[in-house]
Amino acid sequence: MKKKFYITTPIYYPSAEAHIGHAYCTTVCDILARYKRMRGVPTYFLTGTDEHGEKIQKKAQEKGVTPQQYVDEIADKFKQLWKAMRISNDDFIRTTEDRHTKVVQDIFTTLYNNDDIYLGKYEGWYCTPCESFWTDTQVGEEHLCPDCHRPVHRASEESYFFKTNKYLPQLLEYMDQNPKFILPLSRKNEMMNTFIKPGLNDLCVSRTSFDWGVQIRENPKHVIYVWMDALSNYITALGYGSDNQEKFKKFWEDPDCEIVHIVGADISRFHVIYWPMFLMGLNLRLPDRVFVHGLLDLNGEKMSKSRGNVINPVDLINRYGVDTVRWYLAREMTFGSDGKFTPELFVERINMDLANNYGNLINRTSSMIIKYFGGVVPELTAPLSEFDKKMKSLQDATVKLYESSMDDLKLTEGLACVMEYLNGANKYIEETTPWVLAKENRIDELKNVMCVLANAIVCASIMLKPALVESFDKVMKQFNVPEQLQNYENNVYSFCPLSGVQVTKESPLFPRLDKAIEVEFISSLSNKK
Ligand code: ME8
Repeated sequence: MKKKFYITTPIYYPSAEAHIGHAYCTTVCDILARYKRMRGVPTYFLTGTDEHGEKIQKKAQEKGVTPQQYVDEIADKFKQLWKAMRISNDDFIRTTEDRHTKVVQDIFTTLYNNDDIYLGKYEGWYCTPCESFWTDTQVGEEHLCPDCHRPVHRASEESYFFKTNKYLPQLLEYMDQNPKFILPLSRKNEMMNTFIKPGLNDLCVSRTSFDWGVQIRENPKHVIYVWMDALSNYITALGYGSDNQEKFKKFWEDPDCEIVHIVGADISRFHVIYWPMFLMGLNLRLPDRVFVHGLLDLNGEKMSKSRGNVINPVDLINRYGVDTVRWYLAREMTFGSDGKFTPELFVERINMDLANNYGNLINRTSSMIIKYFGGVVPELTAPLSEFDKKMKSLQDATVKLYESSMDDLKLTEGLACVMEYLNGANKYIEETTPWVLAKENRIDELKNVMCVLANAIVCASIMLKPALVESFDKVMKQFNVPEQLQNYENNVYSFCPLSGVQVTKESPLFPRLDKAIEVEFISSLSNKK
Protein backbone atom coordinates (compact mmCIF):
# COMPACT_ATOMS: atom_id res chain seq x y z
CA MET A 1 0.00 0.00 0.00
CA LYS A 2 1.36 3.44 -0.91
CA LYS A 3 1.87 5.96 1.85
CA LYS A 4 -0.32 8.76 0.51
CA PHE A 5 -3.58 8.95 -1.38
CA TYR A 6 -4.95 11.44 -3.92
CA ILE A 7 -8.50 10.83 -5.11
CA THR A 8 -10.59 12.87 -7.54
CA THR A 9 -14.14 12.96 -8.87
CA PRO A 10 -14.79 14.24 -12.39
CA ILE A 11 -15.36 17.97 -12.34
CA TYR A 12 -19.03 18.26 -13.18
CA TYR A 13 -20.61 20.56 -15.75
CA PRO A 14 -22.61 23.25 -14.03
CA SER A 15 -24.98 23.31 -16.98
CA ALA A 16 -27.76 22.03 -14.77
CA GLU A 17 -28.07 21.23 -11.10
CA ALA A 18 -26.46 18.14 -9.62
CA HIS A 19 -28.48 14.94 -9.61
CA ILE A 20 -28.21 11.59 -7.96
CA GLY A 21 -25.67 10.36 -10.55
CA HIS A 22 -23.21 13.09 -9.56
CA ALA A 23 -23.97 12.40 -5.92
CA TYR A 24 -23.19 8.73 -6.51
CA CYS A 25 -19.66 9.32 -7.76
CA THR A 26 -18.87 11.96 -5.16
CA THR A 27 -20.15 9.80 -2.30
CA VAL A 28 -18.07 6.85 -3.41
CA CYS A 29 -14.94 9.02 -3.51
CA ASP A 30 -15.79 10.49 -0.14
CA ILE A 31 -16.09 7.07 1.47
CA LEU A 32 -12.74 5.98 0.02
CA ALA A 33 -11.09 9.23 1.15
CA ARG A 34 -12.54 8.95 4.65
CA TYR A 35 -11.44 5.33 4.83
CA LYS A 36 -7.84 6.25 3.97
CA ARG A 37 -7.79 9.10 6.47
CA MET A 38 -9.18 6.76 9.13
CA ARG A 39 -6.24 4.45 8.41
CA GLY A 40 -3.84 7.32 8.95
CA VAL A 41 -2.93 7.76 5.28
CA PRO A 42 -2.34 11.44 4.30
CA THR A 43 -5.14 11.99 1.82
CA TYR A 44 -6.21 14.68 -0.60
CA PHE A 45 -9.70 14.59 -2.05
CA LEU A 46 -10.64 16.87 -4.95
CA THR A 47 -13.88 17.70 -6.68
CA GLY A 48 -15.07 20.74 -8.63
CA THR A 49 -16.84 22.12 -11.67
CA ASP A 50 -15.97 22.24 -15.37
CA GLU A 51 -17.29 25.65 -16.32
CA HIS A 52 -16.30 26.43 -19.89
CA GLY A 53 -17.77 25.52 -23.24
CA GLU A 54 -20.41 26.37 -25.75
CA LYS A 55 -23.22 24.64 -23.94
CA ILE A 56 -22.79 26.77 -20.85
CA GLN A 57 -22.44 29.91 -22.91
CA LYS A 58 -25.77 29.14 -24.62
CA LYS A 59 -27.57 28.32 -21.41
CA ALA A 60 -26.43 31.63 -19.94
CA GLN A 61 -27.64 33.49 -23.03
CA GLU A 62 -31.05 31.82 -22.78
CA LYS A 63 -31.29 32.93 -19.18
CA GLY A 64 -30.10 36.44 -19.99
CA VAL A 65 -27.09 36.35 -17.67
CA THR A 66 -23.35 36.25 -18.29
CA PRO A 67 -21.74 32.80 -18.41
CA GLN A 68 -19.82 33.68 -15.25
CA GLN A 69 -23.02 34.58 -13.39
CA TYR A 70 -24.61 31.41 -14.64
CA VAL A 71 -21.82 29.11 -13.45
CA ASP A 72 -21.38 30.99 -10.16
CA GLU A 73 -24.91 30.17 -9.20
CA ILE A 74 -24.76 26.50 -10.10
CA ALA A 75 -21.25 25.93 -8.70
CA ASP A 76 -22.62 27.26 -5.40
CA LYS A 77 -25.43 24.75 -5.51
CA PHE A 78 -22.95 21.93 -6.06
CA LYS A 79 -20.99 23.14 -3.05
CA GLN A 80 -24.14 23.26 -0.93
CA LEU A 81 -25.10 19.77 -1.98
CA TRP A 82 -21.71 18.36 -1.04
CA LYS A 83 -21.98 20.06 2.32
CA ALA A 84 -25.43 18.56 2.88
CA MET A 85 -24.08 15.14 1.92
CA ARG A 86 -21.17 15.52 4.35
CA ILE A 87 -18.62 15.28 1.53
CA SER A 88 -15.14 15.80 2.96
CA ASN A 89 -13.38 17.23 -0.11
CA ASP A 90 -10.17 19.12 0.62
CA ASP A 91 -10.63 21.49 -2.30
CA PHE A 92 -13.21 22.48 -4.89
CA ILE A 93 -11.66 23.57 -8.16
CA ARG A 94 -13.55 25.72 -10.65
CA THR A 95 -12.07 25.95 -14.12
CA THR A 96 -12.88 29.66 -14.32
CA GLU A 97 -10.55 30.44 -11.43
CA ASP A 98 -7.29 32.25 -12.18
CA ARG A 99 -5.26 29.55 -10.46
CA HIS A 100 -6.54 27.20 -13.16
CA THR A 101 -6.84 29.28 -16.35
CA LYS A 102 -3.34 30.77 -16.20
CA VAL A 103 -1.74 27.37 -15.77
CA VAL A 104 -3.85 25.85 -18.55
CA GLN A 105 -2.50 28.54 -20.89
CA ASP A 106 1.03 27.58 -19.82
CA ILE A 107 0.26 23.91 -20.35
CA PHE A 108 -0.88 24.67 -23.88
CA THR A 109 2.29 26.65 -24.56
CA THR A 110 4.52 23.88 -23.22
CA LEU A 111 2.83 21.24 -25.35
CA TYR A 112 2.89 23.51 -28.39
CA ASN A 113 6.60 24.24 -27.97
CA ASN A 114 7.16 20.55 -27.47
CA ASP A 115 5.71 19.94 -30.94
CA ASP A 116 2.80 17.95 -29.47
CA ILE A 117 0.25 20.41 -30.86
CA TYR A 118 -0.13 21.79 -34.40
CA LEU A 119 -2.53 24.12 -36.17
CA GLY A 120 -4.84 22.34 -38.62
CA LYS A 121 -8.46 22.26 -39.75
CA TYR A 122 -11.42 20.72 -38.00
CA GLU A 123 -13.91 19.25 -40.46
CA GLY A 124 -17.42 18.20 -39.71
CA TRP A 125 -21.11 18.86 -40.16
CA TYR A 126 -21.95 22.42 -39.19
CA CYS A 127 -25.27 23.83 -38.05
CA THR A 128 -25.24 27.59 -38.66
CA PRO A 129 -28.10 28.59 -36.31
CA CYS A 130 -26.59 26.52 -33.50
CA GLU A 131 -23.00 27.40 -34.43
CA SER A 132 -22.07 23.79 -33.73
CA PHE A 133 -20.09 21.04 -35.37
CA TRP A 134 -21.52 17.54 -35.37
CA THR A 135 -20.15 14.14 -36.31
CA ASP A 136 -21.49 11.73 -38.98
CA THR A 137 -23.30 9.67 -36.37
CA GLN A 138 -24.84 12.67 -34.72
CA VAL A 139 -26.39 14.05 -37.92
CA GLY A 140 -27.48 10.61 -39.19
CA GLU A 141 -28.31 9.81 -42.78
CA GLU A 142 -30.64 12.77 -43.11
CA HIS A 143 -27.93 15.23 -42.13
CA LEU A 144 -30.01 17.08 -39.56
CA CYS A 145 -28.77 18.94 -36.53
CA PRO A 146 -29.45 16.76 -33.48
CA ASP A 147 -30.32 19.89 -31.48
CA CYS A 148 -32.60 22.01 -33.70
CA HIS A 149 -33.29 19.42 -36.45
CA ARG A 150 -32.42 21.84 -39.27
CA PRO A 151 -30.16 20.74 -42.17
CA VAL A 152 -26.42 20.90 -41.57
CA HIS A 153 -23.61 21.35 -44.11
CA ARG A 154 -19.96 20.31 -44.36
CA ALA A 155 -17.64 23.00 -43.02
CA SER A 156 -14.21 23.36 -41.61
CA GLU A 157 -12.72 25.49 -38.88
CA GLU A 158 -9.12 26.27 -38.06
CA SER A 159 -8.18 24.33 -34.92
CA TYR A 160 -5.23 23.14 -32.92
CA PHE A 161 -4.71 19.39 -32.66
CA PHE A 162 -2.86 17.22 -30.19
CA LYS A 163 -0.73 14.48 -31.77
CA THR A 164 -2.14 11.38 -30.10
CA ASN A 165 -0.12 8.85 -32.06
CA LYS A 166 3.12 10.36 -30.83
CA TYR A 167 2.40 8.99 -27.35
CA LEU A 168 0.39 5.88 -28.16
CA PRO A 169 3.29 3.39 -27.90
CA GLN A 170 4.27 4.83 -24.52
CA LEU A 171 0.65 4.64 -23.33
CA LEU A 172 0.28 1.02 -24.42
CA GLU A 173 3.49 0.17 -22.62
CA TYR A 174 2.23 1.84 -19.45
CA MET A 175 -1.03 -0.10 -19.67
CA ASP A 176 0.88 -3.36 -20.06
CA GLN A 177 3.20 -2.66 -17.18
CA ASN A 178 0.39 -1.50 -14.91
CA PRO A 179 -2.43 -3.99 -15.32
CA LYS A 180 -4.49 -2.22 -12.66
CA PHE A 181 -4.26 1.18 -14.34
CA ILE A 182 -7.80 0.82 -15.71
CA LEU A 183 -10.28 -0.78 -13.35
CA PRO A 184 -12.42 -2.85 -13.51
CA LEU A 185 -10.30 -4.93 -15.90
CA SER A 186 -13.15 -5.34 -18.38
CA ARG A 187 -12.98 -1.61 -19.06
CA LYS A 188 -9.49 -1.94 -20.47
CA ASN A 189 -10.65 -4.31 -23.21
CA GLU A 190 -13.48 -1.99 -24.03
CA MET A 191 -11.03 0.92 -24.42
CA MET A 192 -8.70 -1.11 -26.63
CA ASN A 193 -11.42 -2.49 -28.88
CA THR A 194 -13.57 0.61 -29.21
CA PHE A 195 -11.02 3.41 -29.36
CA ILE A 196 -7.44 2.29 -29.72
CA LYS A 197 -7.52 -0.62 -32.18
CA PRO A 198 -9.65 1.16 -34.83
CA GLY A 199 -6.98 3.93 -34.87
CA LEU A 200 -6.84 7.15 -32.91
CA ASN A 201 -7.45 10.51 -34.57
CA ASP A 202 -5.52 13.50 -33.37
CA LEU A 203 -7.53 15.33 -30.74
CA CYS A 204 -8.97 18.75 -31.48
CA VAL A 205 -7.97 21.01 -28.60
CA SER A 206 -9.22 24.45 -29.63
CA ARG A 207 -12.27 26.22 -31.03
CA THR A 208 -12.93 29.55 -32.68
CA SER A 209 -16.74 29.35 -32.94
CA PHE A 210 -17.37 30.43 -29.35
CA ASP A 211 -15.33 32.30 -26.79
CA TRP A 212 -16.37 31.03 -23.34
CA GLY A 213 -13.13 29.26 -22.59
CA VAL A 214 -9.46 29.69 -21.80
CA GLN A 215 -7.91 31.85 -24.49
CA ILE A 216 -4.81 30.59 -26.27
CA ARG A 217 -2.17 33.26 -25.61
CA GLU A 218 -0.36 32.71 -28.88
CA ASN A 219 -3.55 33.00 -30.95
CA PRO A 220 -6.36 34.67 -28.98
CA LYS A 221 -9.17 33.96 -31.43
CA HIS A 222 -8.93 30.35 -30.18
CA VAL A 223 -10.15 29.02 -26.86
CA ILE A 224 -8.86 25.75 -25.50
CA TYR A 225 -11.40 23.09 -26.23
CA VAL A 226 -12.87 21.75 -23.14
CA TRP A 227 -11.06 18.43 -22.38
CA MET A 228 -7.54 19.83 -22.27
CA ASP A 229 -8.86 22.57 -20.02
CA ALA A 230 -10.95 20.22 -17.86
CA LEU A 231 -8.49 17.36 -17.33
CA SER A 232 -5.75 19.76 -16.25
CA ASN A 233 -7.78 20.52 -13.10
CA TYR A 234 -6.31 17.45 -11.43
CA ILE A 235 -2.90 19.14 -11.34
CA THR A 236 -3.77 22.85 -11.32
CA ALA A 237 -5.73 22.31 -8.09
CA LEU A 238 -2.54 21.00 -6.49
CA GLY A 239 -0.66 24.12 -7.54
CA TYR A 240 1.18 22.71 -10.56
CA GLY A 241 2.83 25.56 -12.45
CA SER A 242 2.09 28.06 -9.68
CA ASP A 243 4.27 29.79 -7.10
CA ASN A 244 3.34 27.26 -4.45
CA GLN A 245 3.88 23.70 -5.62
CA GLU A 246 3.97 22.08 -2.19
CA LYS A 247 0.77 20.07 -2.61
CA PHE A 248 1.72 19.13 -6.14
CA LYS A 249 5.02 17.72 -4.91
CA LYS A 250 3.33 15.89 -2.08
CA PHE A 251 0.34 14.37 -3.88
CA TRP A 252 1.45 14.13 -7.50
CA GLU A 253 5.18 14.03 -7.94
CA ASP A 254 5.89 11.72 -5.02
CA PRO A 255 5.85 8.15 -6.41
CA ASP A 256 4.67 7.02 -2.98
CA CYS A 257 1.34 8.76 -3.42
CA GLU A 258 -1.40 6.63 -4.96
CA ILE A 259 -3.27 8.74 -7.52
CA VAL A 260 -6.81 7.56 -8.25
CA HIS A 261 -9.29 9.14 -10.64
CA ILE A 262 -12.86 7.91 -10.28
CA VAL A 263 -14.94 8.58 -13.40
CA GLY A 264 -18.16 7.42 -15.02
CA ALA A 265 -18.11 5.14 -18.03
CA ASP A 266 -19.20 8.09 -20.21
CA ILE A 267 -15.87 9.87 -19.85
CA SER A 268 -13.42 7.05 -19.27
CA ARG A 269 -11.67 7.40 -22.64
CA PHE A 270 -10.61 10.96 -21.91
CA HIS A 271 -9.03 9.78 -18.67
CA VAL A 272 -7.31 6.65 -19.87
CA ILE A 273 -6.16 7.84 -23.30
CA TYR A 274 -5.83 11.61 -23.64
CA TRP A 275 -5.04 12.60 -20.06
CA PRO A 276 -2.03 10.27 -19.77
CA MET A 277 -0.81 11.59 -23.12
CA PHE A 278 -1.01 15.22 -21.97
CA LEU A 279 0.92 14.23 -18.86
CA MET A 280 3.57 12.51 -20.97
CA GLY A 281 3.89 15.69 -23.02
CA LEU A 282 4.40 17.61 -19.79
CA ASN A 283 6.88 15.03 -18.58
CA LEU A 284 4.82 14.23 -15.49
CA ARG A 285 4.05 10.90 -13.89
CA LEU A 286 0.77 9.15 -14.70
CA PRO A 287 -2.06 8.30 -12.29
CA ASP A 288 -1.99 4.83 -10.73
CA ARG A 289 -5.63 4.05 -11.39
CA VAL A 290 -8.58 5.24 -13.35
CA PHE A 291 -11.56 3.50 -11.81
CA VAL A 292 -14.53 3.49 -14.16
CA HIS A 293 -17.85 3.29 -12.36
CA GLY A 294 -21.11 2.33 -13.99
CA LEU A 295 -23.99 4.69 -14.66
CA LEU A 296 -27.14 4.80 -12.65
CA ASP A 297 -30.52 4.71 -14.40
CA LEU A 298 -33.72 5.98 -12.93
CA ASN A 299 -36.40 3.30 -13.21
CA GLY A 300 -34.57 1.89 -16.23
CA GLU A 301 -34.35 5.21 -18.09
CA LYS A 302 -31.23 7.28 -18.58
CA MET A 303 -31.45 10.20 -16.17
CA SER A 304 -31.77 13.55 -17.80
CA LYS A 305 -33.10 16.92 -16.83
CA SER A 306 -35.06 17.24 -20.07
CA ARG A 307 -36.93 14.02 -19.39
CA GLY A 308 -37.72 15.38 -15.96
CA ASN A 309 -36.63 12.14 -14.34
CA VAL A 310 -33.77 13.31 -12.20
CA ILE A 311 -33.91 13.02 -8.45
CA ASN A 312 -32.38 15.76 -6.37
CA PRO A 313 -30.51 14.07 -3.51
CA VAL A 314 -31.50 16.90 -1.15
CA ASP A 315 -35.14 15.79 -1.30
CA LEU A 316 -34.07 12.33 -0.15
CA ILE A 317 -31.76 13.66 2.56
CA ASN A 318 -34.51 15.86 3.97
CA ARG A 319 -36.75 12.87 4.47
CA TYR A 320 -34.38 10.01 5.27
CA GLY A 321 -31.23 11.62 6.59
CA VAL A 322 -27.83 11.87 4.99
CA ASP A 323 -26.47 8.46 6.02
CA THR A 324 -29.38 6.63 4.47
CA VAL A 325 -28.78 8.29 1.11
CA ARG A 326 -25.02 7.77 1.29
CA TRP A 327 -25.60 4.15 2.17
CA TYR A 328 -27.97 3.48 -0.66
CA LEU A 329 -25.62 5.01 -3.21
CA ALA A 330 -22.55 3.17 -2.01
CA ARG A 331 -24.13 -0.17 -1.31
CA GLU A 332 -26.86 -0.83 -3.81
CA MET A 333 -24.86 -0.51 -6.99
CA THR A 334 -21.85 -2.76 -7.37
CA PHE A 335 -18.98 -0.34 -7.80
CA GLY A 336 -17.86 -0.70 -11.40
CA SER A 337 -21.16 -2.00 -12.82
CA ASP A 338 -24.22 -0.16 -14.05
CA GLY A 339 -27.12 0.05 -11.69
CA LYS A 340 -30.51 1.58 -11.30
CA PHE A 341 -32.31 3.74 -8.87
CA THR A 342 -35.89 2.75 -8.17
CA PRO A 343 -37.98 3.79 -5.18
CA GLU A 344 -38.62 0.11 -4.35
CA LEU A 345 -34.92 -0.80 -4.32
CA PHE A 346 -34.16 2.22 -2.16
CA VAL A 347 -36.71 1.27 0.50
CA GLU A 348 -35.78 -2.42 0.40
CA ARG A 349 -32.06 -1.76 0.74
CA ILE A 350 -32.51 0.64 3.65
CA ASN A 351 -34.87 -1.70 5.48
CA MET A 352 -32.69 -4.73 4.88
CA ASP A 353 -29.30 -3.29 5.85
CA LEU A 354 -29.93 -0.37 8.13
CA ALA A 355 -33.29 -1.01 9.83
CA ASN A 356 -33.45 -4.81 10.11
CA ASN A 357 -29.77 -5.60 10.42
CA TYR A 358 -27.67 -2.78 11.90
CA GLY A 359 -30.42 -0.76 13.63
CA ASN A 360 -32.17 -3.83 14.99
CA LEU A 361 -28.96 -5.21 16.46
CA ILE A 362 -28.36 -1.93 18.27
CA ASN A 363 -31.92 -1.82 19.65
CA ARG A 364 -31.94 -5.42 20.83
CA THR A 365 -28.48 -5.26 22.35
CA SER A 366 -28.91 -1.96 24.16
CA SER A 367 -32.30 -3.06 25.57
CA MET A 368 -30.82 -6.32 26.85
CA ILE A 369 -27.77 -4.68 28.42
CA ILE A 370 -30.08 -2.23 30.17
CA LYS A 371 -32.48 -4.97 31.27
CA TYR A 372 -29.91 -7.49 32.49
CA PHE A 373 -27.00 -5.31 33.64
CA GLY A 374 -28.42 -1.84 34.29
CA GLY A 375 -26.82 -0.60 31.07
CA VAL A 376 -23.22 -1.44 31.97
CA VAL A 377 -21.41 -3.55 29.37
CA PRO A 378 -20.13 -6.57 31.35
CA GLU A 379 -16.71 -8.20 31.08
CA LEU A 380 -16.04 -11.50 29.35
CA THR A 381 -16.46 -13.79 32.37
CA ALA A 382 -17.15 -17.38 31.30
CA PRO A 383 -14.72 -19.32 29.08
CA LEU A 384 -15.50 -18.51 25.43
CA SER A 385 -18.32 -20.68 24.05
CA GLU A 386 -18.26 -22.06 20.52
CA PHE A 387 -20.53 -19.21 19.50
CA ASP A 388 -18.31 -16.58 21.12
CA LYS A 389 -15.30 -18.04 19.32
CA LYS A 390 -17.20 -17.98 16.05
CA MET A 391 -17.90 -14.27 16.55
CA LYS A 392 -14.24 -13.64 17.28
CA SER A 393 -13.11 -15.32 14.08
CA LEU A 394 -15.85 -13.59 12.14
CA GLN A 395 -14.52 -10.26 13.39
CA ASP A 396 -10.95 -11.13 12.37
CA ALA A 397 -12.02 -12.31 8.93
CA THR A 398 -14.25 -9.27 8.41
CA VAL A 399 -11.53 -6.79 9.32
CA LYS A 400 -9.13 -8.47 6.91
CA LEU A 401 -11.60 -8.60 4.06
CA TYR A 402 -12.77 -5.05 4.71
CA GLU A 403 -9.23 -3.69 4.54
CA SER A 404 -8.22 -5.60 1.44
CA SER A 405 -11.45 -4.68 -0.36
CA MET A 406 -11.27 -0.99 0.50
CA ASP A 407 -7.57 -0.77 -0.38
CA ASP A 408 -8.37 -2.38 -3.70
CA LEU A 409 -11.21 0.12 -4.31
CA LYS A 410 -13.77 -2.68 -4.02
CA LEU A 411 -16.11 -0.49 -2.09
CA THR A 412 -19.28 -2.54 -2.37
CA GLU A 413 -17.50 -5.68 -1.14
CA GLY A 414 -15.93 -3.72 1.70
CA LEU A 415 -19.30 -2.52 2.96
CA ALA A 416 -21.08 -5.79 2.26
CA CYS A 417 -18.71 -7.78 4.45
CA VAL A 418 -19.48 -5.54 7.42
CA MET A 419 -23.18 -6.22 6.84
CA GLU A 420 -22.39 -9.94 6.90
CA TYR A 421 -20.65 -9.45 10.21
CA LEU A 422 -23.72 -7.69 11.62
CA ASN A 423 -25.93 -10.48 10.25
CA GLY A 424 -23.66 -12.88 12.09
CA ALA A 425 -24.19 -10.91 15.30
CA ASN A 426 -27.97 -11.02 14.92
CA LYS A 427 -27.73 -14.76 14.33
CA TYR A 428 -25.53 -15.06 17.42
CA ILE A 429 -28.44 -13.72 19.50
CA GLU A 430 -30.68 -16.49 18.16
CA GLU A 431 -27.99 -19.08 18.80
CA THR A 432 -27.10 -18.05 22.33
CA THR A 433 -30.69 -17.16 23.40
CA PRO A 434 -29.75 -14.65 26.11
CA TRP A 435 -33.34 -14.66 27.49
CA VAL A 436 -32.93 -18.37 28.33
CA LEU A 437 -29.53 -17.69 29.94
CA ALA A 438 -31.19 -14.99 32.07
CA LYS A 439 -34.09 -17.23 33.03
CA GLU A 440 -31.74 -20.05 34.01
CA ASN A 441 -29.53 -17.60 35.89
CA ARG A 442 -26.43 -18.43 33.81
CA ILE A 443 -25.07 -14.97 34.46
CA ASP A 444 -21.45 -15.50 33.41
CA GLU A 445 -22.48 -16.79 29.99
CA LEU A 446 -24.98 -13.96 29.68
CA LYS A 447 -22.19 -11.48 30.43
CA ASN A 448 -20.14 -12.93 27.58
CA VAL A 449 -23.01 -12.59 25.15
CA MET A 450 -23.69 -8.95 26.03
CA CYS A 451 -20.02 -8.11 25.85
CA VAL A 452 -19.57 -9.82 22.47
CA LEU A 453 -22.62 -8.04 21.05
CA ALA A 454 -21.57 -4.59 22.23
CA ASN A 455 -18.13 -5.28 20.79
CA ALA A 456 -19.57 -6.28 17.41
CA ILE A 457 -21.71 -3.13 17.22
CA VAL A 458 -18.84 -0.78 17.98
CA CYS A 459 -16.32 -2.60 15.78
CA ALA A 460 -18.75 -2.65 12.83
CA SER A 461 -19.67 1.01 13.38
CA ILE A 462 -16.01 1.97 13.09
CA MET A 463 -15.70 0.12 9.79
CA LEU A 464 -18.91 1.77 8.60
CA LYS A 465 -17.83 5.23 9.74
CA PRO A 466 -16.56 6.38 6.31
CA ALA A 467 -20.05 5.72 4.91
CA LEU A 468 -22.35 6.39 7.87
CA VAL A 469 -20.85 9.58 9.19
CA GLU A 470 -23.70 10.85 11.35
CA SER A 471 -24.73 7.50 12.79
CA PHE A 472 -21.19 6.83 13.91
CA ASP A 473 -21.32 9.71 16.38
CA LYS A 474 -24.73 8.63 17.63
CA VAL A 475 -23.66 5.04 18.23
CA MET A 476 -20.46 6.12 19.98
CA LYS A 477 -22.57 8.34 22.23
CA GLN A 478 -25.17 5.68 22.93
CA PHE A 479 -22.45 3.16 23.88
CA ASN A 480 -20.33 5.79 25.60
CA VAL A 481 -17.24 4.59 23.77
CA PRO A 482 -14.11 6.28 25.13
CA GLU A 483 -12.28 8.40 22.56
CA GLN A 484 -9.28 6.10 22.24
CA LEU A 485 -11.50 3.08 21.52
CA GLN A 486 -13.24 4.94 18.71
CA ASN A 487 -9.93 4.82 16.89
CA TYR A 488 -9.76 2.18 14.16
CA GLU A 489 -6.39 0.66 15.02
CA ASN A 490 -7.08 0.63 18.76
CA ASN A 491 -10.39 -1.11 18.36
CA VAL A 492 -10.88 -3.50 15.48
CA TYR A 493 -7.95 -5.80 16.21
CA SER A 494 -9.02 -6.44 19.82
CA PHE A 495 -11.86 -8.61 21.01
CA CYS A 496 -14.18 -7.04 23.57
CA PRO A 497 -12.19 -4.07 24.86
CA LEU A 498 -15.36 -2.23 25.90
CA SER A 499 -16.46 -3.56 29.29
CA GLY A 500 -17.57 -1.07 31.90
CA VAL A 501 -19.12 1.50 29.58
CA GLN A 502 -22.66 2.67 30.19
CA VAL A 503 -25.20 2.11 27.42
CA THR A 504 -28.32 4.24 27.12
CA LYS A 505 -31.66 3.64 25.45
CA GLU A 506 -32.25 5.78 22.38
CA SER A 507 -34.95 5.91 19.76
CA PRO A 508 -34.19 3.62 16.81
CA LEU A 509 -31.34 4.90 14.65
CA PHE A 510 -32.89 3.63 11.44
CA PRO A 511 -36.68 3.20 11.76
CA ARG A 512 -38.18 0.70 9.35
CA LEU A 513 -39.63 2.42 6.28
CA ASP A 514 -43.19 1.70 5.22
CA LYS A 515 -42.76 0.51 1.68
CA ALA A 516 -46.04 1.69 0.17
CA ILE A 517 -45.83 5.18 1.66
CA GLU A 518 -42.17 5.75 0.86
CA VAL A 519 -42.33 4.38 -2.68
CA GLU A 520 -45.12 6.81 -3.38
CA PHE A 521 -43.15 9.67 -1.87
CA ILE A 522 -39.96 8.95 -3.84
CA SER A 523 -41.88 8.44 -7.07
CA SER A 524 -43.42 11.87 -6.66
CA LEU A 525 -39.90 13.39 -6.48
CA SER A 526 -38.84 12.17 -9.89
CA ASN A 527 -42.06 13.40 -11.47
CA LYS A 528 -41.37 16.88 -10.18
CA LYS A 529 -39.94 18.99 -12.99
O1 ME8 B 1 -18.59 14.81 -18.09
N1 ME8 B 1 -24.94 7.66 -12.93
O2 ME8 B 1 -19.31 16.32 -16.50
P1 ME8 B 1 -20.77 15.76 -16.14
C1 ME8 B 1 -23.76 7.68 -12.31
N2 ME8 B 1 -17.33 17.91 -17.10
N3 ME8 B 1 -22.90 8.69 -12.42
C2 ME8 B 1 -23.24 9.74 -13.17
C3 ME8 B 1 -24.49 9.80 -13.84
C4 ME8 B 1 -25.37 8.69 -13.69
N4 ME8 B 1 -26.55 8.64 -14.26
N5 ME8 B 1 -24.55 10.96 -14.48
C5 ME8 B 1 -23.38 11.62 -14.23
C6 ME8 B 1 -18.45 15.81 -17.43
N6 ME8 B 1 -22.60 10.88 -13.43
C7 ME8 B 1 -17.15 16.58 -17.54
C8 ME8 B 1 -16.09 15.87 -16.75
S1 ME8 B 1 -13.59 15.59 -15.82
C9 ME8 B 1 -12.10 16.23 -16.17
C10 ME8 B 1 -14.71 16.48 -16.82
C11 ME8 B 1 -21.25 11.22 -12.95
O3 ME8 B 1 -21.43 16.81 -15.31
C12 ME8 B 1 -20.21 10.27 -13.52
O4 ME8 B 1 -19.09 10.24 -12.67
O5 ME8 B 1 -21.46 15.30 -17.35
C13 ME8 B 1 -19.88 10.95 -14.84
O6 ME8 B 1 -18.64 10.54 -15.39
C14 ME8 B 1 -19.87 12.39 -14.43
O7 ME8 B 1 -20.92 12.49 -13.44
C15 ME8 B 1 -20.11 13.31 -15.60
O8 ME8 B 1 -20.46 14.57 -15.15
